[in-house]
Amino acid sequence: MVFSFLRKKIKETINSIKKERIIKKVTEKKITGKEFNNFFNALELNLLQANIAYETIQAIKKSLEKELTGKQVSRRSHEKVIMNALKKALRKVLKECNSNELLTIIKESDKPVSFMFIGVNGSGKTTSIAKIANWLKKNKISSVMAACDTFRAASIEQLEKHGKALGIKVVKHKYGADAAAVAYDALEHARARNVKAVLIDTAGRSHANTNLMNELEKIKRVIKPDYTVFVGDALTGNDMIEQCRTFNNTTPFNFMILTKTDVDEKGGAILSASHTTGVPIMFLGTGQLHKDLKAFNKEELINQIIK
Ligand SMILES: Nc1nc2c(ncn2[C@@H]2O[C@H](COP(=O)(O)OP(=O)(O)OP(=O)(O)O)[C@@H](O)[C@H]2O)c(=O)[nH]1
Ligand SMILES: [Mg+2]
Repeated sequence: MVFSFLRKKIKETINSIKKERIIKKVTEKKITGKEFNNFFNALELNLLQANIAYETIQAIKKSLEKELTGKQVSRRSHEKVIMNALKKALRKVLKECNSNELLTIIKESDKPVSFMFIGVNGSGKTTSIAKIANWLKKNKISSVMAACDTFRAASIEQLEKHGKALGIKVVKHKYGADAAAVAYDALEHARARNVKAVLIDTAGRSHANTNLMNELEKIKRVIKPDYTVFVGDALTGNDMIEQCRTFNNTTPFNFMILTKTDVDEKGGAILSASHTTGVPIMFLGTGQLHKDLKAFNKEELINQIIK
């Protein structure tokens, strides 16, 4: 369950300060800088264990410090005060974008809107494309999928299997074909048949492989997609933050889909991804089925972590 680890750790930290002298002897007092530091040191360790990136933790600290130091708390109110300050800090680090607005943009566009999906091997790009195609279909928007991963064995068949299950056309060439040429054909197909969205799959690649990253940049330059979408595996924690940074430097993306949140109990990558890149999250992948795509809702997520 997403965030069960972080939720437990935050609860533990807050419970531990109940035992502290700070509210034991007096009914009401101001939180001093020293008391804040003691509290935050305990929290910091738990945030690190939850895979939250160091710079995101520092941003949370800054916000909390401003809110809490010098704040008047009572034995009864301190827990609520800290919870509210934490919620405020998380609101600052998380960035969401509205999927309904995207639907309107696609519906109102007089030409096909194209999306290029990028990410490391196995992050969930192909599955997420199928989920997006399904979401568009449910919203009465037609789409076509472009099999631009012409590199990995069985990648074209994988996308075709999704296409067949969803009743959505897949534009493909042979293995080894130029990815940009496949995307170009898919765009042509969409223009000719008035299809509203073009979903472009790409081969997974390591962010540490400069050649493959440069190749991706080249593909993007030729295709000129309307939107570039980073698909990140939340389970990879801090490594995903490195992936986000490198991909965003080479091929800047417009929004993110974070997958496998159904099996990620730590949640650190979700909290750090938009803060470290400044790019919003639009969807969370919540399972392996086509329906397992959830519009990202910042407030809902924060209420899940801090109860
Ligand atoms: N539990 C869970 N599994 C997911 C999710 N998204 C994708 N997967 C699984 O992750 C595995 C990899 O997914 P793919 O869609 O093939 O990933 P990819 O990024 O296209 O992989 P490459 O093309 O090899 O780079 C598959 O077994 C998917 O079913 C998710 O949100 N939750
Ligand atoms: Mg794939």
